Amino acid sequence: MNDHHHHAHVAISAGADLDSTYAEAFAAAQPDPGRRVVAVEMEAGEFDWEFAPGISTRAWGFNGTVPGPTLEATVGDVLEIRLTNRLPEPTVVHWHGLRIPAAMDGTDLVQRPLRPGETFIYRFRLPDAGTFWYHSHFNETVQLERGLYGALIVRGPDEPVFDAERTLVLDDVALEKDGGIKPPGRWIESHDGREGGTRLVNGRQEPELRMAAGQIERWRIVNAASARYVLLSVGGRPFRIVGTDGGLIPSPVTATEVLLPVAARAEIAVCPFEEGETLYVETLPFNRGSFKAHRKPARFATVRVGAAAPSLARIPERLREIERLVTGDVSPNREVRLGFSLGLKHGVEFNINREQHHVAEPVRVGDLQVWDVHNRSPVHHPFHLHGFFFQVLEVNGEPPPFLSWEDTVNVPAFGKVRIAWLPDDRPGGWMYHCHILEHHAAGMMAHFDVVR
Ligand SMILES: [Cu+2]
Repeated sequence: MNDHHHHAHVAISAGADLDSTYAEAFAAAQPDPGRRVVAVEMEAGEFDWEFAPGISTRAWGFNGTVPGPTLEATVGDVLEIRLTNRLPEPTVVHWHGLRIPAAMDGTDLVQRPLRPGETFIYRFRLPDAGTFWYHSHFNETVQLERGLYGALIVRGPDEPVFDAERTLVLDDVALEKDGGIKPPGRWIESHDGREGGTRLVNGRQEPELRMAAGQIERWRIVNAASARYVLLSVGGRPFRIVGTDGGLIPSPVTATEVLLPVAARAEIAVCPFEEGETLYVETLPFNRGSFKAHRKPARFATVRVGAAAPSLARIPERLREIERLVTGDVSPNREVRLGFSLGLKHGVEFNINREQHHVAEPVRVGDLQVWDVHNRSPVHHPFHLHGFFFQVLEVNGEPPPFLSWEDTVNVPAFGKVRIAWLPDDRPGGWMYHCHILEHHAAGMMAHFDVVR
């Protein structure tokens, strides 16, 4: 990544047939005073990658790595990504969790996917601090499985101080013995979504992480898996949750596990440990209603604790102020029903309000949204809203343990989640969908307009 001066005459082949909203959003993306344009060249392409040691896999990814480069910037910066598609099929890149103009959201709703050989420039100001990610939003069950995702870290002006920080992008992949990626399956996989047996941290199977004794690290964790929920444990030790999808939470929350539904993020303050300790970063058994059940913990990484180093970490009791969008009783103004049926095309077909690829009612800028998201199926669904953060008001009638901003929330089997969000002035086409990629592909998604 490096700063560069933007040239207004660059070819935007895939954007040429968009309406003027793209050009407007492009021009409006200016850094805050004192901030900069972070310019990144990205190529989606095919290459050999060792997910598992000694086994070569034909992967798809950005800039020759899985995950793609971790993009880092500061609130008020402009991120400008010049994306070229070197894949043998179309692709488009979604900026997951970012509150950016609709024209930059990176879905086939707002742009024509890039054909092989085409280049497209995403350009937007970064409004919020937090742990985000980017990923293909085209033929996702194939493209994400092969590695087309990466982390995006945005720092705020007033971050807590840690001794070290690391980003852990969790994924799993289903490998054949020869290293090939298993083709998508039907029936059970269309119902459960794909869970691969090779668990990855930052593109590598069960790596070793080295930590200094006595130090407190900030771990930014992204669940980039297709379908696997991660109930994260770090050797069963207590850690402090400090952030979720939409950045810091009001106060640290001590826990021994944290649930990351598919696509969700968590930020945790890890320990200190003692020299010589070995701990396992694992997902604990979690029943999400899938046919294939998990009865044992499954390892993502091993932490080896080395010699002690001094700690300068300072994690205040107040991390951030979050204002409640809703106080007291409200009635919902939308009912979202996540449902399923049996069909010939996908085996199990998933829908929203009984419609695959549902066309939902528009919402007006400034009108508070209170939505009840009902799950009318026996499996959990990670519900994702593009482009806007929401607050969870209730899960099955109970308030969540702490206030936070989210873009993805688990809706339990046969359960109900009430969320609230405020459409700010970013009109255009947006979507919400289940982030289990197989469910999304089978129709559990809706699109709607934000209108002025
Ligand atoms: Cu789902």
